[in-house]
Amino acid sequence: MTTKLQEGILVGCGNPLLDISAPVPMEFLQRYGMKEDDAILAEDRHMPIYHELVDGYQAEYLAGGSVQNSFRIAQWILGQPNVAVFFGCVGKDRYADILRQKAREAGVNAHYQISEETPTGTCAVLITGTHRSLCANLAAANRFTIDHLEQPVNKSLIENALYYYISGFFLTVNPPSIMRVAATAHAKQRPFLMNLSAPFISQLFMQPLLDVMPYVDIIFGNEAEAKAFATAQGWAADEDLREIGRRLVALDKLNSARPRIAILTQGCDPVLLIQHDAPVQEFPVTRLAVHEIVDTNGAGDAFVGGFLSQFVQGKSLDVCIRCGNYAAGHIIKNPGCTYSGDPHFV
Ligand code: 26A
Repeated sequence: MTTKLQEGILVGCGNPLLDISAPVPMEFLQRYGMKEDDAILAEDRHMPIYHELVDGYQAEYLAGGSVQNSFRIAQWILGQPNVAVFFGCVGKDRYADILRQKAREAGVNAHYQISEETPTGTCAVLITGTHRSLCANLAAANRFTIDHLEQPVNKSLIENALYYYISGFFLTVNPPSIMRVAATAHAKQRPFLMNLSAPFISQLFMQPLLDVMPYVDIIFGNEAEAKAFATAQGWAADEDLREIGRRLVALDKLNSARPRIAILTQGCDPVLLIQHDAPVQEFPVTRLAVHEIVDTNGAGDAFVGGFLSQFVQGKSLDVCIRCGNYAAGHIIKNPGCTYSGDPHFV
């Protein structure tokens, strides 16, 4: 990278989670009523998963949490620390220490709120071949409060940022904080980016999602998430992904001078870029051989991370999307949302 960026230009909030990841048989998923390639919030019946993974399988501990993953990847590609600032809530424990260290190593400026009495959140990552199923026990991540954003240091970090990114996942935790960041972005006419994150977000958190949508300049999602949004909206069940994208783009928007953009990924099929008043553009994805795939955990987050690394440099959308595809392809060849070596994006 040639030009040095201002520190803290990218700000986001999310759930800092430690991933506990292991390959498991399909029977494991079935026993817990889970589906391949899904992401859910842990209920009481899922709580034994974490111990079972650690005791009975070769579990690996990896830094996770969707927004934090994206920011670690953006930082890896940028190669200049502290461009990205992350807010989220952790406990006072060893897992928090690991997350803090991983964020620092990656160059993410993490400003964690700390819950004294609740442990750091974890996410079970159940790998079945090239699929992954996520079960998040948010724990401390769910204790995030808007006061954290009102701390003078954090408040000025938010005000000074130029780009904002929050996951749909964070709607399960604290919609008022999302609205606060979105309103700041709007007042300063700076881009606010969001992610549909998982089908259950549209199924269970549609109202807060619709409340923030007028502020959203760029919406990311995968095929299953876009379809879940469409179904929850009552759009035709067999609606084509491009049409769903067009309808997402056409939802009400506060700043009509900057029409919304939808970027929809579909695994190894091309990424769709849907813009108001323009033909849908497709960006091919390099198909990896099965033996190259370690796991697909974090692929969507890495896509966003790669995208953001270029977007904050003011690069064109096609460069941003190509870098998203590059980053996703890289992390699929590594465990969880981790990278190895230097980035090679040209
Ligand atoms: C609210 N939920 C369910 C979640 C998550 C989550 N991050 C934030 N909130 N469920 C899974 N993840 C993270 O997604 C990454 C893969 O995309 C996992 O921690 C994993 O690293």
